[in-house]
Amino acid sequence: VWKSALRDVDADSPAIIKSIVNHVQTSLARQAYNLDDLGAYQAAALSVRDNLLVNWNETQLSYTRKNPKRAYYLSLEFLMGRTLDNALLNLGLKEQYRDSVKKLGFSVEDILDKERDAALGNGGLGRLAACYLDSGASTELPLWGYGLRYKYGIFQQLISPEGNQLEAPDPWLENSNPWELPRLDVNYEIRFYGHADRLGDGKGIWQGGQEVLAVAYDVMIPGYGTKTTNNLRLWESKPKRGFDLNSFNAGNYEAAVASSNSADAITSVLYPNDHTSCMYRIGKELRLKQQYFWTAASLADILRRFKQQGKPIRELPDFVAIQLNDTHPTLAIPELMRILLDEEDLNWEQAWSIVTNVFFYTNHTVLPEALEKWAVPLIEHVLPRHLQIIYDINLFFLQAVERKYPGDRERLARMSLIEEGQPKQVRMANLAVIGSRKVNGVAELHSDLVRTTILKDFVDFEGVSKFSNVTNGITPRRWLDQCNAELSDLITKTLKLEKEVWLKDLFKIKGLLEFTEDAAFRKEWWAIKQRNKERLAHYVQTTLGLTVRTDAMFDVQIKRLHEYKRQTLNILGVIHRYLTLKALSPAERKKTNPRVVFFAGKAAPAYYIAKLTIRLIVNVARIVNADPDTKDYLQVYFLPDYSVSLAEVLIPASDISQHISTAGTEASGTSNMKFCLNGGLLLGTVDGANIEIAEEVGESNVFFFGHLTPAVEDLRYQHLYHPVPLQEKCPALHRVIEQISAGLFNDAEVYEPLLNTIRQNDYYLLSDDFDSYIAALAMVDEAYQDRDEWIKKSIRTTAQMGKFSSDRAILEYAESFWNVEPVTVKKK
Ligand code: 26M
Repeated sequence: VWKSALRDVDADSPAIIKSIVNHVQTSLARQAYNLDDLGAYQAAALSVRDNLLVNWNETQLSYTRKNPKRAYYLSLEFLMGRTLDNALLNLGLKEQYRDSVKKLGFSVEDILDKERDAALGNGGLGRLAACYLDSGASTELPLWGYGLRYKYGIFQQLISPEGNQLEAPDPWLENSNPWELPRLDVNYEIRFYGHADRLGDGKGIWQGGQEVLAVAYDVMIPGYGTKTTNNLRLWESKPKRGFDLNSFNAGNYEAAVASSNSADAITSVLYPNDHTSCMYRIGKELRLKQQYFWTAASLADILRRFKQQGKPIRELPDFVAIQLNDTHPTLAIPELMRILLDEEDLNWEQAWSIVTNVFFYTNHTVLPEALEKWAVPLIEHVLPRHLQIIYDINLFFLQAVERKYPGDRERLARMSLIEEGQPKQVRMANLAVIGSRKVNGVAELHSDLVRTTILKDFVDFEGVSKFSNVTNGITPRRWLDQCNAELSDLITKTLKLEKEVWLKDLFKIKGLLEFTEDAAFRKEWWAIKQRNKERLAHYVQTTLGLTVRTDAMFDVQIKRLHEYKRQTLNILGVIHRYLTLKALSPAERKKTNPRVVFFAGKAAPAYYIAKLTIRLIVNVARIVNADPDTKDYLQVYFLPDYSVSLAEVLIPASDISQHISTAGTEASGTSNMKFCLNGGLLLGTVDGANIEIAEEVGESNVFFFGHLTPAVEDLRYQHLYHPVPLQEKCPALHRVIEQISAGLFNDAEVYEPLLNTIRQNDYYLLSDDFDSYIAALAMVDEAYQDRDEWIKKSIRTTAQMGKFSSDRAILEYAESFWNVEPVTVKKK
């Protein structure tokens, strides 16, 4: 087909076709007539990139001219997923490209499917950063992201025949990446090691050690329906030119290569742990080097841009706001102090006043084991000058605390930047708090917990107004329009609005409420859900060779594996259902609600209990799916290698999704918002953003269960000091656990360590929440039987998700923290 189509490409062909064909021939140096889907993807991507480049230049030019205050989002993770479809939709070119590639003999879906995910993140925190970039550009904010260009993103997850997670590298740059622009001319020298001397007056000098080059790669971030195209700048580490000339000249080739490898190593791989800063003893130095390399390069770049305006350095806070995504970039605080003191020659007060007006810190967890701490000797070795500065910050800070609370030694010990011990450690959250203008949590409950627990002393000391909340959000472009085009079209048609209007003002979807009573609308709504289920079933069939029944309820839990997220509770609930079904007569079984339960998610490679949970899920799936008694009523799947792209298929297909963390542990959650926006109902605990979702969509449209946050501490105390045997406390759970132990899912002894976490102190309260969980599942089954009512709940849920657009969230940051305003880039 395309052979003849290509022969017809001439001066009169549509511009898009010409541009694609031109890229095939010139950029790819390929012949158009033997092009495969991958080549077609690459050529289409390059052609779309040309459009983005025009807008990107226009945007940066208008920022330079207008000189607005700018915001920078520093994140070690940007979980971007694929770009082509998103770029086409944001540019409004999807249909034109669909037609053009069709004329060339390709299907746009096949082409889109050739793109690899940019998976430079672990989970929620990294995906949030990606949503915020989309929203920043869509609301025309001068907002840039800064991160690292990892050569390998989050590991690829394989599941062995026994059900073990195996990790393989993710060589995402293998086929070259059309979405990045190398900026070899934008580079900075970043120092490590060496020695630092104090010069008095808080100043110092840092010399020697090793210098590594940071090179910029730019990724264009198009706004939806705007000309604004912002930038995500990712740094790559490279050996400095003449890096190890001495070893080289001396003929010590191996030493030269080794030190050049150590420069390359900094940005070679994303760390695959989340919520586990202490878990990884080995390789800690490399993580610290990543953090410093990235913050130092980003700050140098930000300051260079600021200085080009010729303003005095004291005006920095009038032109620059820097958001710290968790404590990972906290070294930016002592680094800016170092620059201001040692290079700009400011005094301590001047420097500290600038720093504390430039930075803003977002906290994403209250789990004590997840709060970052760095060993003092390690910082001293890698960043000797920064350790001096951290000690100075601490000295001035503790003096001020002492003035307010004379003699309160315990308070001083709690608030100190330095935790005593062997070795001493720097508490990065404390440093981030005292070095920032504002501190925020990511959902109301979480921000309350931040204020009343982990940062209580700081609230007492500095006043509560510094500590606030910005509830997370998600971009409705990717998480509705792109992943669920049919639903998006139905919404547009029903609201009688341009889709640009409601996708940019998500509160407008509330207009769907009046259609809940419209039977024809409900029918269409349901038919779309059904087709999304079939799309997911097709994915499972083609990738795993498994046949999923699509006439059942789809029940989904997809997130990083972690004990606090309680995938274990879910799989134990599945086993309970299985045992219950087995005990029923065939006639009784027929009356039950058929269910397909999907799991997906990765475990940190050294997180033993999380990996055991995967193994249990896989083996339960194997037994249950093969049981002729039950297979029509219960199916279980663990989908390997969870990713943004897989989420885009799973989420629109869900009837119900599970967000079942122990109350008070999940800061917010963001996939809960994605499911609800797509008309999936929520089964969850009273935790994180689940609470605010229920407030918006109405409690009658969500399924809540479990103990509330205030009870958690007491329950844990009970477990430790007044333990009740599981058999008495929760017989249903006891029965399930004993079946696993007895070998119902093979390898009985393998699961003992996992089961023991429940039998012993049950820190995450599975035994306390199990009965109410089972009751909630039964309510879900019952509600699903009344199909019409269920569909109404689904519509009401989608309709009332307006609050959770990341446009709302990013504008809260811009207005109440950064004081940054939109800049309109004129459309030509
Ligand atoms: C730490 C040390 C070493 C290596 C990696 C880490 C690390 C990486 C990612 C620690 C935490 C990381 O992410 C945490 C995270 O994703 N938190 C989630 O953030 C979401 C966005 O705010 C929230 O919705 C989730 O509730 C929260 O768990």
